[in-house]
Amino acid sequence: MARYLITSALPYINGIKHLGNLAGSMLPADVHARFRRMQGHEVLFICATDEHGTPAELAAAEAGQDVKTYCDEQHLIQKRAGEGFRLSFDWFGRSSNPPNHRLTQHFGEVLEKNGLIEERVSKQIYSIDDKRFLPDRYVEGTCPVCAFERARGDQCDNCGSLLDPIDLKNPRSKISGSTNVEPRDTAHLFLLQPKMQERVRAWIDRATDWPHLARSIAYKWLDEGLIDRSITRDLSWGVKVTKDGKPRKGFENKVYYVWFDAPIEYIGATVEWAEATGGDWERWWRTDKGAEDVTYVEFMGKDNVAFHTVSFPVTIMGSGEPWKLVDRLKAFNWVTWYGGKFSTSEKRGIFMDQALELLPSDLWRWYLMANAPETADAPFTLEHFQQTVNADLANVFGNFVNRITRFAAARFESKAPEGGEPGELEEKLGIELRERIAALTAHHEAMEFRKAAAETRALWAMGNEYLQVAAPWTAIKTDAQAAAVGVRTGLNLCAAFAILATPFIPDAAGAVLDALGIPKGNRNWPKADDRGLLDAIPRGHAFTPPDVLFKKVEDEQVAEWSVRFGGG
Ligand code: B3M
Ligand code: ZN
Repeated sequence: MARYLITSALPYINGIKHLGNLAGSMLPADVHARFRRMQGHEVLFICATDEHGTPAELAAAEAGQDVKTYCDEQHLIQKRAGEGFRLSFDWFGRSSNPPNHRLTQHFGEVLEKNGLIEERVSKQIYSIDDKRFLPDRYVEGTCPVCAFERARGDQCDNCGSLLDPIDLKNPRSKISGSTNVEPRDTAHLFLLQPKMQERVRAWIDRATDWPHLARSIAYKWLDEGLIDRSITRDLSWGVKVTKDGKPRKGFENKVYYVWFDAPIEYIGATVEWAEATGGDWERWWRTDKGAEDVTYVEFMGKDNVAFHTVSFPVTIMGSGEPWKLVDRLKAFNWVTWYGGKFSTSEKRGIFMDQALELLPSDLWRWYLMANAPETADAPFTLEHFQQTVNADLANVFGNFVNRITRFAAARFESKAPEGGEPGELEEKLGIELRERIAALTAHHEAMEFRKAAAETRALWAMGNEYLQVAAPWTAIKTDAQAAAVGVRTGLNLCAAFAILATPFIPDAAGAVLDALGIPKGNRNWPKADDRGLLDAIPRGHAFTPPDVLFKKVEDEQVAEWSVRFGGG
């Protein structure tokens, strides 16, 4: 049994996330966590709301609330949405909780002691009308790299460049829109990343099994050369800056930059988990206390890779302390809404809470993973969604389960038939089943979600092909034994297919396994060489046919949703 620490990029606190956010981090992380648990490994699956920085402050101001109240409310909303999508976090924490404050301050002080932090006076954009400095998203302007006119102070949404507000052309205040702004001196702490350049590169060089996208982005940043990055901001909401355990002189009105504290919340949330459950967080994060045998896997969108492969590792390595570094990093491109961006304000796209109002989470989970934006951006269209879930879930998987369980109920008293022995057809089926399980396992282990979904679907299709040939509803007229074998084999395939689909569609898979009366302890990930899969259900075992698993998505629904969510 191995140990897997799995983290998903922390969703910003400002508002419920859209399906693209979900598909680019939390959902694939959940699929992988479920898969690893089913293999029998010890898994700790961690996430949290990312509550500091300008996204929180600006959103709270817009909501007319103080930031703490706003974050309290929004955290619960996001927690509930995650539960609705069956995101099986062991802990969904909050970066504004005390453990993250303690840890961030610890790292800040240790890094300075190790000569990796320097206090400098630098120019920041000051708004004369708002009487305050404008860090990060408080300022907008024209991107110096691609001339996009609505670039944010910290990152350009158009070209992805990490920016410093001082770099923006035609800067304007996000608070008041005022362009009456000017650069002014202000003291900040700088993380001297170039000092760690070679150590980070050597670490990335060794990360040979990272999926391509993550590694290529990491090298891009390294090849461009790391820079000294400011890690404090003129903000009031966030982790206070300390020195020797006391408030740092001159920094009373400053906090650590959100991207300095947010990745540390992966550790912070683990401390929260330990405080709540009596768990031992150091077993997962300190390589001197048992974490050396942990495989740490991170999931995120591509715009977060730079922070996770450069500044966070600089923080961890630069501390000189035995903290766990990420072992594998899976990054995703974007899910677009019909090729464009999701937008709350322009009512374009479906957000997590709305999706759950419309349909069960399994349908969204399946579509988002079967079309995961792994090698390129992936467009979400309602038409493709309808076609995919109706075909894969309703017609292939749902129909297979329905017809075999209904027939067994009608002609075998809802019991696994006793008669007959498997023949050549079942022998051949068993070989293909084991081959496909090996392939599916390999895709999940490689975190190739599209391929894993395609292989899952191919298994279901294989089951339908078997039923076409075994045709127990025909055989029963002339050869009751053959019909019994076909039905029993079909029921065992239902159980195997449900187990193998659980990482993607946990609710429907669970419904099938409950209906078949498969004990919770018999739902582990099958070994590819398990030759008993087609005879796992005891002969004579009684079951209850499950309800229809998936209602089809109708054209009228697509038409209505196209209007409501800005479809094609
Ligand atoms: N809150 C997600 C984003 O950039 C950001 C991830 C933090 S992971 C430590 O939308
Ligand atoms: Zn740009």
